[in-house]
Amino acid sequence: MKAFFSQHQSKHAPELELQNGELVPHAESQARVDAIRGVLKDVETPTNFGLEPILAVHEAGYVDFLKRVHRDWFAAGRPGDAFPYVFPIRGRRPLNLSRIDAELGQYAYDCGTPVAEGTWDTVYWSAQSALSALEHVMDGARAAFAFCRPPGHHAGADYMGGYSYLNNAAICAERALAQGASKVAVLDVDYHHGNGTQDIFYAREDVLTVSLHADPKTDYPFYWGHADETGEGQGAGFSLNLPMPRGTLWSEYQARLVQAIERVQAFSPDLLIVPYGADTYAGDPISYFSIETAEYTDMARLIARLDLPTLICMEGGYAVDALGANVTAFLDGFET
Ligand code: SP5
Ligand code: ZN
Repeated sequence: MKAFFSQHQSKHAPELELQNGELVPHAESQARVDAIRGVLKDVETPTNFGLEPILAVHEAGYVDFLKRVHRDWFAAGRPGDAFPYVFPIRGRRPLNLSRIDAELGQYAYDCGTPVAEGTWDTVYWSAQSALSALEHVMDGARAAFAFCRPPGHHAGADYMGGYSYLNNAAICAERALAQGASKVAVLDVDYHHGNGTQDIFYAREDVLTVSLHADPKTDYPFYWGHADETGEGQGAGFSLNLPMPRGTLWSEYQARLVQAIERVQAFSPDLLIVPYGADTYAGDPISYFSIETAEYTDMARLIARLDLPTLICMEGGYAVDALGANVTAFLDGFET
């Protein structure tokens, strides 16, 4: 299967993240890039589609912030990566503050998503990789792999979080609709809930979001992904959340995936987008499902049986030693 990736996507190298009260080396590392890049055989450099498809999803003020915040941080005499540390609690009136810390808090929801010097270039080209893979699928390919990095599914229209800055899957869903698709389904199989994607399309009936993930009662991102979140307004019934307990095995996951697939089938989309995280892997250092490498092929085969044009976007997966094999196993399921 064709993959898309730009060298610019190596520029983002955040040093640290706050995890369980400690500043630790950032999990979304350059070693991940090398592990995945190392197993891809047919890789193309993305086409530059510009800012327009990004701005169709993300608020202009947020995009501008992403572009300049590291420079502003540096200009303010701060060391290292731009980090938020104070956040407006829900219900506060909107304030247009220019103090860098206020801006960072306004546009972030966690302390795991610092903006580094190369972040903008990387997230821009990551989105272009996704758009290029989408174009390949819209041109008739059965499936394509957008090697997005950093991930995207936690980013909302105007916020970053969960190592995500631009929501690649959402940008592609919106783009596909603009190019003539009438319905798009997003089937998110990362370990964590795809909260950004869900938020972006929560009131929409033309994009179905389905997410299989660790129960947010015990796992990040906590405030989204509960089973009773089903959409609102016109979008009521067009969000489906299937949380599962820590320790979930493939045999148990499979039953939920069948349920997810049946919902996608009933929706009858023109395009399927699959945010894929290899962090459901048994050996993942920050996640707690028990899926084995070979089982990713079974997972992908089940999804492939939907027989829809499919765009796969890379999301999480932090067990670097197994990451290449896990990505290969998943992509293989679409070839056979
Ligand atoms: C795209 C993606 O996978 N984002 C994940 C962001 C998760 N960030 C916080 C994870 C906290 C995990 N804490 C477990 C620590 C184990 N020592
Ligand atoms: Zn994840």
